Amino acid sequence: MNDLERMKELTSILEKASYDYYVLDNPTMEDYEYDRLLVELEELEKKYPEHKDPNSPTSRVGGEVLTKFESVTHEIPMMSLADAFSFEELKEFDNRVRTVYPNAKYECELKIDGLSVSLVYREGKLVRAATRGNGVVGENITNNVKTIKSVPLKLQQPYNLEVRGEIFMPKKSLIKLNEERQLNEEPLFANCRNAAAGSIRQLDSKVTAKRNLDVFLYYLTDGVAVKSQSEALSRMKEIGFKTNPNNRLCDTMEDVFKYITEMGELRPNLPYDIDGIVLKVDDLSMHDEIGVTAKYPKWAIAYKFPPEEVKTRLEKVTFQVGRTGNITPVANFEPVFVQGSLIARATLHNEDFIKERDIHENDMIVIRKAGDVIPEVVKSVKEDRLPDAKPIEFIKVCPCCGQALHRFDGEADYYCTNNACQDRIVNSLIHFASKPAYDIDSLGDKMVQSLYENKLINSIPDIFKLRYHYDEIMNLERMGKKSVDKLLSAIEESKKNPLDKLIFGLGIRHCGAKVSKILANHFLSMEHLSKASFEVLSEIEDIGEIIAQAVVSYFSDESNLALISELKELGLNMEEEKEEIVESFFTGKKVVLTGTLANYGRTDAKKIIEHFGGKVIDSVSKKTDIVLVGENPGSKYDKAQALGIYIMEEDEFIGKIKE
Ligand code: 3B8
Repeated sequence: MNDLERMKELTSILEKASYDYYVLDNPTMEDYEYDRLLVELEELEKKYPEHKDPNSPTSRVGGEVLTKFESVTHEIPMMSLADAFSFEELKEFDNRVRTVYPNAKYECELKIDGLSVSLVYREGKLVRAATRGNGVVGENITNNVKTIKSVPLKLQQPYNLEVRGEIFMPKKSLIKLNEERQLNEEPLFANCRNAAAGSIRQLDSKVTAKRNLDVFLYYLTDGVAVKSQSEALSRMKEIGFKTNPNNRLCDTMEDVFKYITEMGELRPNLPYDIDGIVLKVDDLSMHDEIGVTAKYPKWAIAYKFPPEEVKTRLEKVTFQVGRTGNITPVANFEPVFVQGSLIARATLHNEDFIKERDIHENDMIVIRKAGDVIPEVVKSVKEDRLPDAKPIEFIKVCPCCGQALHRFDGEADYYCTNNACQDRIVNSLIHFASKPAYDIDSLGDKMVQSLYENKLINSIPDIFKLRYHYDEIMNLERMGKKSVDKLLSAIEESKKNPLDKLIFGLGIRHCGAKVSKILANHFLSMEHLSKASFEVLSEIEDIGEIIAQAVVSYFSDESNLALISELKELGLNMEEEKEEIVESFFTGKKVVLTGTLANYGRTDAKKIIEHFGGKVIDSVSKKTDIVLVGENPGSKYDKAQALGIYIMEEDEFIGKIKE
């Protein structure tokens, strides 16, 4: 046998081994042997690059790095499915079908929670793989799809056909991937679908190759003639495609409901995530008559499962101290897998939440994921309660500093009111540096924790003094010159942040990101905000009395004022960039300031005048339009009088602004 014949032989041996292992789940070759043959093929391909087949098994390890994904137009648009959330809606779907075809049967399939893919084969070779995209135009992901071992690169017969299916990441692979990402301090994937989508959207196919993606095919177009969806599935399987073994042909809706119930029970034990069941009119000749809408085929529907609920044992309740001193009870339970991630903890919110659900020590509790990501405790299972179990007692003192907890009137939370409480300090620093707040790059949770533990930061101003502690930071674990420089320059850079980020970062009670924006926009400077009265604050749209009170109370605390003036001295921006200029009395006018205004600092007054389209200049001349005078004006006042320039006092100024 010559080299070229050997290359062909190796290709077919390796493809058969992949197929047995990944499609049939029936390994017929040792991993070691596979790797050995793959290396042999790689070497021959290096020797004869002109004979290297683009669909060679060696392409499964990835290679080429793209700069972007090319667009591809689907020959037949890839539609999506209409959703149903109840059996009632399925009956309505069935009624619509049966008015046209009283004897319709439904092929029922698991709805895999991944991303749709189209695979095009020409003469039995995979030539193109594409995402659904907007249904008409998708992205060419051929390189990445070739790394999915259950996707055949070559078919046994030279078919010209297109198949479609769902790429997914098995639950176990997601857990492993997230464990790795945790170690590397990379963001975790919330579920299998996001992980699959993120992995397929890698420009470097070597990364995709490591992600252990898999596929189920469910749709066959052209190339092979079939009469029904069930026949399509079995033909696909014969041709070598991986199809889901749990699909079932149902004659009646009774069978359909039985299937759905069965699969709902199977769901937690499946090695991959499903989010529902797809019903398809089996007889393909009926599809044309039933038709499509702009978005969906009318011959299919997706029944969506309610969020998966899982039972587990509550091991203990711990209490966390938040950045405002709020105490949050947390349920710690035996780890369970819920919709794509392993969960061991969920918030119990507050005392009332625990009482309403009557949660006892060691109870069996029901967990589900709210809004896809955040785990929640649904209830406790009373039938499983241990006879001597006691109700969960809420703690009376701070678990960190031991201070007696306080529950404010009308609030659900208990608070630790000790400003020196360590957990409070660390969490408030973590909050300050976090993305939605002051957004200091490279100052993440762990970094804050480590700086705090090493006594390098104890307050927000300390963050901006870190540059005086270069060597000490260098001495921290895992810090080198490069990372210290990066951290310090991120801190310096952040000082220019808009005012609302600082307001949010301070952690004033009830001032979230949105409220902080409103306040920054309204007052334009920290100084102005800090002097705002309850009345002024509560008149602002979207600012209620609770927020107004919280702001007033924050700025009436001397230590907070000291904190802010320290931050100002450290060079943090305390002004809001003016956005649009408002037409007013001041528009186009040159204004000179002199003396001290009672209600506004110089910079605030300047901001306000600029906001209204005026220009603040330094010295009085004939060209000056207005001189704004406060207490103890200087020589500018005299000069203005001498030149007969319009003199405006503070009261009038306020009146004009209000106009
Ligand atoms: C028509 C049929 C979209 C789909 C379909 O496992 C159509 O069939 C579709 F326009 O999106 N996620 C499946 C799955 C998805 C679809 C499908 N069948 N099993 C899935």
